Parts: sequence; C-alpha cells; structure tokens
Amino acid sequence: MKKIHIIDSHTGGEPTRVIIGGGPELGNGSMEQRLQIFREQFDHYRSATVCEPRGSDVIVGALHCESSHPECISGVIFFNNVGYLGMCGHGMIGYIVTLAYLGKIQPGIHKVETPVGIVEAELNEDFSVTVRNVPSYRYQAAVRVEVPGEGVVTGDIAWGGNWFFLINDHGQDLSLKNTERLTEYAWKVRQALEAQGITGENGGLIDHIELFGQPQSTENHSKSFVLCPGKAYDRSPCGTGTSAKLACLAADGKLQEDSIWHQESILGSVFHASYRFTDAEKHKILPTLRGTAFVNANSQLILNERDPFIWGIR
Ligand code: PYC
Repeated sequence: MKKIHIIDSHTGGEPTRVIIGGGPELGNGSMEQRLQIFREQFDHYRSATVCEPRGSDVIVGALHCESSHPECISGVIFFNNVGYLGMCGHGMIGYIVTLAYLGKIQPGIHKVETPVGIVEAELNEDFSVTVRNVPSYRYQAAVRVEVPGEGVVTGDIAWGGNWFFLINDHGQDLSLKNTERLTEYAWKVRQALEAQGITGENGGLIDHIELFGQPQSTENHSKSFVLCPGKAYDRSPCGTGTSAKLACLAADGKLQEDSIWHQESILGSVFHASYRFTDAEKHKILPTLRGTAFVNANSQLILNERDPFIWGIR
C-alpha cells in the first residue's frame, strides 16, 4: 500500500493540502519543467490527492519539492480538481505556514520557486505571511463579451499569476447565500470568453472569473467572488486575483504605490495588499499580499491497489 503524507491548512477559509512525502518523483529541473512532467506522467497523483473521495472540488493541492535554484528554500507546484495553477496566493500562505508548522522555516524572508517564477514569502512574527507575488499587469481594459442569457458583460483581463476576467458591473448580489447563482453567472462568462476566443496574452486561457462589489466591513475596500477553474469558488479573497485587481487599480490610477488595499472574500476573510511598479513605464506591478493560514490536519492518504478509486474520481 502506498502512502502520501499531507498537511492541510486553510487560508481565510480556502483549503490547501501540501504533499510533504510520497508524491511523484519529477527530477531536478525547474518547477516549470517539473510541472510538465507532473501533468504528462503523474496526473493521477493530483487526482488521488485533491479529488473525491479523499478531497473535494474546493481543495488546492501543493507539491513540496526541493528547488535546484540556489536562492530558493524550496519549490512548489499548485494543482486543483481539474489541473494545475501557475501560482496560488492563498496556497502560498498555507504552504509557508505548513513549512513553519513542520519546523522547516523560522520567521523571516524565504524565496520559493513556482512554475511562473520565484516568489518571496515572509513569515511574520505573528505568523501571518506576506507574499511578494510575480509581476502582474492588466492586459486589456473594458472587454465586452456577449454572455448567453445574461447580455453583454464588460470586464478587464489581467494577469496575477493566473489569467482573470474582472467584472465590476454585474448586477449580482455578492453574498454567501447567493453562491449558486454567482457560480452560474461566472461560469457562463467563462464559457462565453472561451467560445468567443477571448484570451489572455499569447492565447492564455482565462480560467478565473472575479466579480467585485461593496464590502461587508467598512474597513475594507472591496469584496470579491472568485470562480476557480474547476467551478469551485474561492473562499479566500484569492491572492492571484487580488494581484490582478491591484494591476487594474494601478492602471486606472485609482490606487497609489504602497497604499494598502483590503480585499474581502465572499466569506468576509481579508487579504491586505499593496504594490510597487516594476518599471518606469508603469506597465507591470509587483503585488504584495498579507494573510493568515491555520494548519488543521497532519495525515496520510492511503492508496490501496484493491480500491477502484485509488487515484480519485477523475
Ligand atoms: O489565492 O491565488 C489564489 C487562488 C487561486 C485559486 C484559488 N486560490
């Protein structure tokens, strides 16, 4: 019987399941190269870890790897119920808290290699985590898409480590009791973007849809509902989505460098975010996100050869 050692945590309500041992052997290449091997040869480890019956559509998995990059303490590959993520903000916060729980790191700044670049994460003394995400930018503003049954929807396309379509004007009630309708609406937008060939730069698939509205708390600036690639909604404010949001705010001149943006999730959990431009042309930003995660399980997945669903329900 094979065993996979996992640590579960949640970041603002959104779960992360880190594979610490017993995962696939992907070699010594870059995280980008290892992601390709993971996807092509070991995808059954992804489904065994996050899909039913051991997991659920909501769980984001993270494979902990040694990095061959001299600056990095480790590497990580994020995945979900349908595939792989370039970066994951809530997942990185959960990953860092997991490494701290295991005694592998102390408070301070740590560099981690991801398939889309090196991310700097600071474990703070209060055990919150500050993530300096990959360069983010708005690719296109005010893109119109005809959504069957919903009419024309206008949104921005932005990169925050994944591709997002960000919608302010949607007429939907952003509340927890309305998540079924929000999911239906956002999924229709996603399908319409794909059907109409609307993509991120270089044909990048837009697989995250973000709706923004008024926050519950007056301390926050905005509330979001984020639909993830596998149709589950993010319980956290979504780190890469908040990065994409900052890129749009910066491009519109609505948020100054170093000002703190409080992004509230559909649950009411919050990320504190800010940015700096990467270049004099102000084309890209470097976003910073701060949030907190809690470890809530340390366990082993058991893979029994007699189990017809040994590799998950795929
Ligand atoms: O926090 O970046 C994020 C994220 C992406 C998908 C789920 N969470």
